[in-house]
Amino acid sequence: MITEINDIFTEINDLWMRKISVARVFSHLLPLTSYLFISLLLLSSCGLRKQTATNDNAVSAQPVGPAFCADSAYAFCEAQCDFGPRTMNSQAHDDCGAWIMEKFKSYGMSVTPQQTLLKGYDGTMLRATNIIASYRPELTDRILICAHWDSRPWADNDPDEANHRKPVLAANDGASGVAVMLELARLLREYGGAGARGHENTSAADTSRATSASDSILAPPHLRTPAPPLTLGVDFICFDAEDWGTPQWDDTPSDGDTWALGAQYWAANPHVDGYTARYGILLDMVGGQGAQFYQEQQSLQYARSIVDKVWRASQVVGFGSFFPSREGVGITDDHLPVNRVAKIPCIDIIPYYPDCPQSSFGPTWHTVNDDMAHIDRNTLQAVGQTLIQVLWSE
Ligand code: 1BN
Ligand code: ZN
Repeated sequence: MITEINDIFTEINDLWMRKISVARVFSHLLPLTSYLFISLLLLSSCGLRKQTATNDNAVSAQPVGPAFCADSAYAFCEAQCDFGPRTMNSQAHDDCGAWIMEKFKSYGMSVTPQQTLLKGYDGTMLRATNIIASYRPELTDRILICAHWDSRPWADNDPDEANHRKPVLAANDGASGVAVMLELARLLREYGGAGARGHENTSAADTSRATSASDSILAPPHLRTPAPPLTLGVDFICFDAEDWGTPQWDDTPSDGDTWALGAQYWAANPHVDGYTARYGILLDMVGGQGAQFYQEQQSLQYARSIVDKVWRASQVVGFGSFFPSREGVGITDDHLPVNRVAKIPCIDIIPYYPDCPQSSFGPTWHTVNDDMAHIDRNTLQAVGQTLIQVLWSE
């Protein structure tokens, strides 16, 4: 091939030297340009294929994508809490579910409520709704982000026994994960690159319940690199009935199966036949003060490469201190049925407080103090910006 190129160049040179017409020179150039064009095509497709083959853990080494707005996520968290505890079969639960669906719709997501009746550990029939909000549902290449949206009906880990049968407001253990997902949905709508915005309201400030920074908020300078449009779809799943697990004060013998009822149902009955995703990321208690997200054991067992990808992303965006590269404990959570039944590798971003005497999930876990006063915007920011980095690196 190289000899051929040399020959062509020699011939062109020859033509020039012999002062042959420009038209003839171009007619001789044609084989060269065709050759270079085809070579470039081959090279670039090989390059792309190579990138895909080794892309499993690839996270851009530079911050990419829009700035995650923690004020907006905080407002989404507060808006859910304003309904009161979203315990199963309650009016607050139903009203908040309707609000969550409307918010996702306002960001252009295609929303599917998956309603079913589930049996609680005590035989109570629970009217459950998994809420699935899809960004670009037409794409087959997808990422799943999930969190539970129900509140625990019993503050059975409260230091005061008098509170053990009171409901948990669940600012952190419920609302925080949904809040981060709503803010991601808002940013996908705005910066995902799937076309122009419609006329819907897209700021979090469009309801009386939630206020947020305006849509015109600018990314900090280090995040202003224009990002290429996303080429994958994203599904946000708000799982219901996660927190109806057997309370500590009940004598009923129990295994882990009384938790994560909505996720168990969805994994066995996905909203789309044969649904799959590249991987999943579960957000559980992602807004607590002093939170650190150790690497949860089941996540390492089922999806180590995704753990590596997410923890690396946290370092790139400057929030590595929230994500120690250390192993935590193993948790019975919504990601287990996603891994075991739906067979989608799924990690759990969940805090671990090794030195907290009240609970290794932090001092407010399953207490009446799980309220907005204990939500920290910095934690929401660390998790949200890390997820932006992951999504915009794909
Ligand atoms: C997480 C938040 N979980 C409940 N609320 C899952 C869990 C289940 C944690 C059993 C500990 C024990
Ligand atoms: Zn809980």
